[in-house]
Amino acid sequence: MSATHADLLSDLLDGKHRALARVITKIENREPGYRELVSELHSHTGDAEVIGITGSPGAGKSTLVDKVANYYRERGETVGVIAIDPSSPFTGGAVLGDRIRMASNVGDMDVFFRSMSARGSLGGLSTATSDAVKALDAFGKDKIIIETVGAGQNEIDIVKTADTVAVLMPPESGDNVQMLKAGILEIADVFVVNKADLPGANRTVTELTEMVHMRDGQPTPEFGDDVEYDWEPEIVETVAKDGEGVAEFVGVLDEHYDVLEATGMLDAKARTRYAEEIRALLREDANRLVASEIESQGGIEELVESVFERETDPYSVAAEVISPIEDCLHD
Ligand SMILES: Nc1nc2c(ncn2[C@@H]2O[C@H](COP(=O)(O)OP(=O)(O)O)[C@@H](O)[C@H]2O)c(=O)[nH]1
Ligand SMILES: [Mg+2]
Repeated sequence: MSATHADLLSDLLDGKHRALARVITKIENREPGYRELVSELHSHTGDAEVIGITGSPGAGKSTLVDKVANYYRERGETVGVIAIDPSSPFTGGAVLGDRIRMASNVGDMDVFFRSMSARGSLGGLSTATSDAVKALDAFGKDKIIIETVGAGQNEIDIVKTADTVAVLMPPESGDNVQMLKAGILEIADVFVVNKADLPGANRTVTELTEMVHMRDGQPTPEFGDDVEYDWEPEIVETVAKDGEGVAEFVGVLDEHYDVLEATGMLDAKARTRYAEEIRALLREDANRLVASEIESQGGIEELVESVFERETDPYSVAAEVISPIEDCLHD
């Protein structure tokens, strides 16, 4: 690790927010050396509670996140918020709102806000998000909130970084319950019917309740037999703009976290995430090895030409490109 990175790391661990912000920028931009930096963070992580909040644009996520963050602050807990904007190629889209939010928290840097975007990065936003979560965790934030716009696969992957996932469902928004994507349903630990001041909230609650009961009794996938985790998604109503229902919502988040801990599910989830993280990093590495092997065998255009001229075929080319890499692996 470079001397600058070593300083940055020690400043971050000393609780300097500037260093935290700079580390997240390095993560977001995949700056040279960021991997060593994230590597060093790992041993300092494992204490934060990570909460994912998703839902359609305008559902009230940012409003609710602000209220929840302040609630935690009043309880004496420190908070980090990462707002993800997967669609925007720049941080652009999220910037205006987040500048305003940062301004409203001036003087209380214990709520640390940060927006992140895709920037067309290869490794993907979910890797960058989980790395940023590590930075916040190592920094010592008690609660880390990830806010992301639902409901594609990308967002589902991002929100899986969280221990507890809340899905916002505003009433009468066209987001009716039937339209919820299966993937989102599976990851929701809490449904929040926000904008409960608007008509239709009761109906949304009823629909969600029916749906949750219909799904009741389905086994928890992928976590094996030693985990006695049996959580039925809770449904809470909030009026985020007035802070109504925030205490109840946080109560459910606390309860879910307690159940995760008591049943061993917290650790089971962490193990699953590490497996996924290792695989994702290796895919990144393997892709890079393949790209450099293609270059050293004359570049993709040259390979394409020989296929085009019927001198060889794509299968043979692939076998030739991979062969030196395979040889190294077998050594
Ligand atoms: N009526 C009502 N409006 C709300 C409530 N919560 C948020 N809003 C408004 O909904 C709009 C979108 O909120 P925002 O938090 O930016 O939504 P996001 O896109 O999901 O982050 C804003 O104008 C909020 O003031 C609520 O509980 N009731
Ligand atoms: Mg928002």
